[in-house]
Amino acid sequence: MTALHAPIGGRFVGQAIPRREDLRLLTGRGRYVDDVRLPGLLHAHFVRSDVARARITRLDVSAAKLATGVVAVLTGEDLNPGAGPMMPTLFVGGAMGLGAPLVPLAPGDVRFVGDPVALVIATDRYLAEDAAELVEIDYDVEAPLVDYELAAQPDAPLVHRERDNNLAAAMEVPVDPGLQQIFDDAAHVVTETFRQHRYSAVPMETRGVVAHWDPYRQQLDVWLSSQNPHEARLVFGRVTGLPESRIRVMIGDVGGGFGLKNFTGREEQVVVLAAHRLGRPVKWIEDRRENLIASAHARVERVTAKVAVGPDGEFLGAHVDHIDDVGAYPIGGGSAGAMVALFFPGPYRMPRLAWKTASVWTNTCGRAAYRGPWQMETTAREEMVDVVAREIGMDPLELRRRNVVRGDDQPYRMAGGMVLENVSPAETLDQAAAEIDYAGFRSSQAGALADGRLLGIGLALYVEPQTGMGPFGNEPAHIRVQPDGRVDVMLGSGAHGQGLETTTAQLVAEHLGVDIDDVTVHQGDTESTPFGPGTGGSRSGPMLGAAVQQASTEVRAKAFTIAAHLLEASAEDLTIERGVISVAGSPQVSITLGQVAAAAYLNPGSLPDGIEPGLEVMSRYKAPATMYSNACHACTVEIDTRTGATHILRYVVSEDCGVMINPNIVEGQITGGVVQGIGGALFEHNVYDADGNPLAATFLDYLLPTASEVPEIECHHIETPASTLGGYKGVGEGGAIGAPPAVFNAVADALAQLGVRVTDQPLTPAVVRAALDRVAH
Ligand code: MCN
Repeated sequence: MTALHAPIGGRFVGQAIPRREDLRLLTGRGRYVDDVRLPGLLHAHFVRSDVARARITRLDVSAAKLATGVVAVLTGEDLNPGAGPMMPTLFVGGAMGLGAPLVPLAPGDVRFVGDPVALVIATDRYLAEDAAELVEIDYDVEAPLVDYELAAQPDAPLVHRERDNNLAAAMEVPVDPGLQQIFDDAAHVVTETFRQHRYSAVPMETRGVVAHWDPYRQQLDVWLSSQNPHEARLVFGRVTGLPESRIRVMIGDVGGGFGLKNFTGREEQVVVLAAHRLGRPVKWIEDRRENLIASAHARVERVTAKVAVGPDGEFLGAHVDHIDDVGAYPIGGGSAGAMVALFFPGPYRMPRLAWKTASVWTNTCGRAAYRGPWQMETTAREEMVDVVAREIGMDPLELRRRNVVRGDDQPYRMAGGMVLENVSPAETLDQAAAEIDYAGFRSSQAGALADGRLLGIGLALYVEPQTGMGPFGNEPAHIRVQPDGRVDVMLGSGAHGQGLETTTAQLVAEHLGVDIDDVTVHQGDTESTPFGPGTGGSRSGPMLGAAVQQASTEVRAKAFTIAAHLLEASAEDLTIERGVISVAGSPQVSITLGQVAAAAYLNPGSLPDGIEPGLEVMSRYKAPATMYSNACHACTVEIDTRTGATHILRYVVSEDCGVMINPNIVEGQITGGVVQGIGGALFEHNVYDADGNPLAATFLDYLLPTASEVPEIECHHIETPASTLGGYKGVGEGGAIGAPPAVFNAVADALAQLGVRVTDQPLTPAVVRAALDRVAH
């Protein structure tokens, strides 16, 4: 790790403290949904459609109902009537479109292979699965819509017969005469089409839920694998019709979410609904096959970009035509839509932009947010930069340097209206180029080719917004100092692997002034934590970080007011270290935070006038603006010309997530994201055949990258503080945003030496080999 500027931080913030959650997680002592055992627990299994588009003509569950151990077999006829809306809060009221007619179980039509048709509930999971085989379904099968470009045609058959067409959403800002003039006059106009393929979050822990309705307490308890406990409670309230105060959602350890668990899925809602109706506890744990074919998919999209370029390589304007496949039932946040278009210029000066986007329903698994949900803007732009460079005969690094937004360009208003500020794309470009020895690699590349070695280098730059918008623009933190001086922190958020217990404790130790071991972090239980919009969009650093810092500072201020009164000193003269408050310069005049807390709770008469008893603060941070993190990825590859396999030689990231709370966690986040991006570029693919059958239903066919395919990810840092409290920006998604185009560009760069062009992912050995064969013939 290198940092360009001196690391920013303090005694705890900025320190690479080992993750405290790892003791239990790495020793197999984590507690996940499947670890929840309740007396009389029943087990659920979904009967799913094995055809992609059909009308159900007969559904007979009578034999299944009689099978050993079966308690109930529920169909749409049983569960759908009386069920409330299933959309996430963001989309309730149609505010953000994507209104697929979602109901608990298939209403009569099935719309993709894996569509839940019935739910078998039995005393044991195996008995439930055995009984599911007795469910008889006859279908009137219709030709499915698997190709989203065909599904988008006006005369295409309908995925949802309740809708007029297959467009879940569509928007356009057309080319105006000014931009047309730019295209007409430009020295170069380059047009290219890029496609990403279907791949998905495959968390180690699949989805899962345990739900129990207790009619005597009038209480619905739900244990869930989720990124978002409070949103889940809202959803369960809507679907069951119960008041939220009668619902408790509990999230333990979560074995990865990657966006899939941001919004509560259909199956989890169905199980909760069933448990409520039955009045008995029910567990459902998704198996890997279900996870691969029916949880959610992502990244199935195409961009056709047209870029006008000046004589010296300056970007003048662009038109972006984006279309994505959102499957039959997209989960909230599913469509990348306008964000892909609006962020297409990314970290480059690009004065003019026009765009068109469409999100299309198809007879495939629904789309969900996946680590950088609109990262197609980065893939399309960065691959386009390399195409333009080759077209105009300029090195891609030089073309980037000529166009990248620099410090003195900022604040820089992007063509779409967003303002880039406190970002360092030029610095990260230079740092990454230096660290990977771009010049040295280029000078040896041609020689290597002469020796029969096909080498390539790829770069990718991006800026990533962390939202200050809508429900995501606020975040709570509740801090309670106990009478013994130890500190409890209640988060509205919920970690799903990214180490919030550690970073939150660091922030509290730093800003309240206590020993880090005296801080305990609580998260994931709606009964004891404040309402929050959850974890996602790389918002923990900027939003939760700011909220925890704000709450810590407020608690410290109150403690100082009480301590000053008790010590007969002035609050302005006080300092705190490791939980001991003392007068600056007179350390013998001191009192512990525990003594202050004890006075605050147990001896209110000793408090100064006007001070409310107790030492706890619930504080809510409101983001003043959107902030941006940024990074440059650089990758070198060697292609095995016999097999078409890509071997990654080096992978360098130069990133700027503002002030790093914990560089160790930051680098873990980058590394995890890059590995997912490498998987996307080279290996992972949820393949469908023309009949809509998913062909990658196990890890034998869905190929994840393993340690042998992934080099060490070399991380380097620049810290440009955001203007928000603490100056933290997010980092969790970035690796998965930058990696696909960096790897792609490296492979394309290698192949370009032979005059071969590639535009579509994944670049599997077969694809690369076929591209090489085109040269041979
Ligand atoms: N952090 C830091 N300094 C900063 C910014 C962040 O130390 N300047 C720390 C944070 O305190 C947090 C971690 O880095 O511990 C990630 O923070 P952030 O980037 O703000 O992202 P979120 O916590 O909001 O996580 C969400 C993001 C997303 S959107 C997905 S998807 C994701 C991810 O990060 N899924 C993950 N990281 C994941 N990591 C794991 N292990 N598993 C997943 O499913």
